[in-house]
Amino acid sequence: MTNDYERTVGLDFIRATEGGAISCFTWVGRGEKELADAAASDAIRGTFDRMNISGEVVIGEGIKDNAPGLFKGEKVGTWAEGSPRFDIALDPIDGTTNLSKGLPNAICCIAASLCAEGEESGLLDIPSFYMDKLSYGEIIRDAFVADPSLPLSLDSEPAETIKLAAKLLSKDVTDVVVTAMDRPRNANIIETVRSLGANLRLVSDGDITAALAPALPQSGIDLYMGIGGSPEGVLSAVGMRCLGGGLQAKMWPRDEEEKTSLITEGWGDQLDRIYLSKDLARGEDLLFIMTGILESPFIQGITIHGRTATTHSVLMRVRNRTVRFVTGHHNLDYKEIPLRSQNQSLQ
Ligand code: VTB
Repeated sequence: MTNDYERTVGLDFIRATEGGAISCFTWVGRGEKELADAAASDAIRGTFDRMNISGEVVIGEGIKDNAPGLFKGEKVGTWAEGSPRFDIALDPIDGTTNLSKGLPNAICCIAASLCAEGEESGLLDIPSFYMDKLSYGEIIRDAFVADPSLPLSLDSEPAETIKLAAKLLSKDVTDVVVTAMDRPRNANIIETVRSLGANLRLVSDGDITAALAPALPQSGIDLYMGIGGSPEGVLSAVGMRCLGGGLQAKMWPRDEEEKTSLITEGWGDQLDRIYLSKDLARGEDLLFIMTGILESPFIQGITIHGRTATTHSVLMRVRNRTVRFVTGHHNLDYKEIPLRSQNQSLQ
């Protein structure tokens, strides 16, 4: 029997997102985005330092961003001989602005792709800053798979998509719930939802939970629409593949300058392409891990009672579509979160 590494490393990945979430929780509401990000990243690095994997960050911060996050190209894990090779995409905090203000919706999130050296990574590193995105749950995805010509794509009029979603979900249009990021660039979506009399749930930041919400019936969200960050789009695609919903995304250059540079880098013929979740999150050997920091329709946030911190995490695998919600009760008097900054010897 071959080694099923994804099965065995899952709990270690949860430790990493739990540690990241707990470590930055002290920064909630303090207006210090960078310090919160640094705290989450330190704990993630520290946990990776103890993990027997050969990991490389393929989607993280760009070195040029000068942010405290984990960088693209950074090696994580022990890299012990024979340890499994994982490509890693991560967002130590999706929703840093929310966290800094104490607003809802912040998570710590990792996706991992098991891939032998020289193999194509399961995680596609999209070069544009933003992508236009559309996501929906299983009922709508099944209808789209059965008939891809349905007006249920990023190239369809948003109003058509919302009306069709209503039909497929056997609802009135006025009962359809759409979530989008509250940004001027999403004005068209916002206007459309309002003019149809459908329900709008704007999020100020953090669009991974927003994109995944339609796949969870209890979230009360039917569609996610609009333009958000590209790395968040790839992370959402991994999650969506595990949950059985659908996600489409298309590069959305901010201006002519970005468009020209994408063309110069050789992405010109992909600018009109609608990527499906399986194009961004490729193959079957993929894991998705998230811990809630501040509550969202997808996952609960951290609560502290006395000396106990309670975390809510989700661990999912594309291969078998198992979705595990894991609640952790952490006794803070005994808890040791490994931090890279305090444990240089483990590097
Ligand atoms: C989103 C969101 C992130 O960036 O992708 C967003 O998920 C992109 O939009 O939490 P803006 O550049 O307009 O913020 C974040 O808000 C921050 O990384």
